[in-house]
Amino acid sequence: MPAWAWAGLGVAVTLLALGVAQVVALLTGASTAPLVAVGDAFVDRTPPWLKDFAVATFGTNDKAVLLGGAAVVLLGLGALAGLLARRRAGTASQVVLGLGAVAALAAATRPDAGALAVLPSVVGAIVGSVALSALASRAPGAGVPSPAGSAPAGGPSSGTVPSGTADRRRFLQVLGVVGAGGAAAVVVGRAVSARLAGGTASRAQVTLPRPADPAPALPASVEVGVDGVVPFRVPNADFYRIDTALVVPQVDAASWKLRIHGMVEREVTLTYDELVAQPLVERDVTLMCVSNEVGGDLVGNARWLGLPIKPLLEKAGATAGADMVLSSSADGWTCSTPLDVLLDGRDALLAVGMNGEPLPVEHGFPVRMVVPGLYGFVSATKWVVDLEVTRFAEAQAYWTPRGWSEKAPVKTQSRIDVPAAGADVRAGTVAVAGVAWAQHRGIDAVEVRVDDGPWQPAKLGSVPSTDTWRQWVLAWDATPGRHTLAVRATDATGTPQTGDQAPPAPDGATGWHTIQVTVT
Ligand SMILES: Nc1nc2c(c(=O)[nH]1)N[C@H]1C(S)=C(S)[C@@H](COP(=O)(O)O)O[C@H]1N2
Ligand SMILES: [Mo]
Repeated sequence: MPAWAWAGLGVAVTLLALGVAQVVALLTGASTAPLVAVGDAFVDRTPPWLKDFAVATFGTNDKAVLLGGAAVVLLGLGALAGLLARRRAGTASQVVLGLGAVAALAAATRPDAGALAVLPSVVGAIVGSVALSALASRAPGAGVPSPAGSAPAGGPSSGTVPSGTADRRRFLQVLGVVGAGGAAAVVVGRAVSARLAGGTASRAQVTLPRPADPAPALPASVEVGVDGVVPFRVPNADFYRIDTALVVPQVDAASWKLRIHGMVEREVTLTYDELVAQPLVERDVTLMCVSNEVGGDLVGNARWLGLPIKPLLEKAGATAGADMVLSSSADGWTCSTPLDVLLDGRDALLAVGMNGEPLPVEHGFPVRMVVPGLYGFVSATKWVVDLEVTRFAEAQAYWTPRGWSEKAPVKTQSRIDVPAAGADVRAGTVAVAGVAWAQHRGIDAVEVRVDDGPWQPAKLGSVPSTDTWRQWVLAWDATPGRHTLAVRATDATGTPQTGDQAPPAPDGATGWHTIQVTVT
């Protein structure tokens, strides 16, 4: 059998192992499947520059790219194991077991690993290694004593094992069936997992109470009425998503519990039913990601329904010296939020609803934090299950050792949505419009500059509070030629947005969003 067929044998066996593992993962949870476990472990060990590169290059597709890349690497290793099996089937089987052990270790060391997390990788690897030796011994021409470097196995010297193209074709068909079966099991297993998943099923059962303290109806004037400007309230399906989870954590509302502990006078625990039985408030709050580049779209505004965090923390009673709340999610991600921010009276919420629906699973079902005025990585813990009252001097959040600040209030920013960068527009009156934000301080002014001209004040949309972004529009008398448009905002403390350019790390990008357009 030629080398490529041995490589194919290795690939088929690898797919079989992955398929078996995926089926076992129906019992142990989708995040215990080997590729996901290894990918998650990889994400947590990714150096910041590589993470920044991945986000810059693949945007929010970075997860799919990572999983696809991991699959390609593993199938490549499988092909090598197949080639090795040509001469040393025993060693090749051990390689497959070794790969399984690596995946099992990754699964076992996830922060949310259950006792059975290793099972998919272990069972998959055992099935894979047994299949590898069984197939290798049945390969046309295998088992023939053929000294290394002499005539290829299956050559004229093979007397005991029948060989020939018919045998080979039949064997390759068997490999095809094994490989395709494994691949199908992966695809179907993943789909079934998603269906059965605790969070998804639980979300379908949940009905949200009416807010005791509803958000005011939004006046039509929150929209400046220019096509192409992001809507004031972003629908859930379009809301940006950022997190470290390769598989969305699945948390059942019925078993959800929040524990408040650490430097407190008394521990407080809260179930989902207890949470939604209390008077809930509804607020429009704009969330944004610290990784957002100037002009980027990792920012969105939604109407959140939730329980204020402040009274809960007061019930627990922070002890002297505490200055931080370390929140943790069901999958072990952590986030540091200044205690004084959570106690200063702003609408810091344990949110259960987003735009009139239970939180979508990928946005943190059943409960997440929302804190106006802080970047998401220091405030917006999704799938939150634990609040530890502690000190910045004593505890670190997930991103802190990875080169991001431990505290990060949002910086004043503005963005031109219309016209699009590089657009061709007609001479005459052109609406230049977009959004600006400085959550919890509020936006007082937005100005646009054309080429080297003066800063011209834009007209502002209305806002329900200082916690949301604000639309703006300027009627520009566009003259033919190439023009550069820049925007800057001033927050309600009177501080103008800085034009100094800074990258997202460690605490948020700065600079004026500047675009070029051609007027004809
Ligand atoms: N559990 C968990 N919560 C998380 C994160 C995460 O990686 N894991 N990322 C944070 C970051 S960086 C941001 S910007 C917001 C994004 O929330 P969204 O995905 O609902 O837009 O979630 C925050 N909450
Ligand atoms: Mo973020």
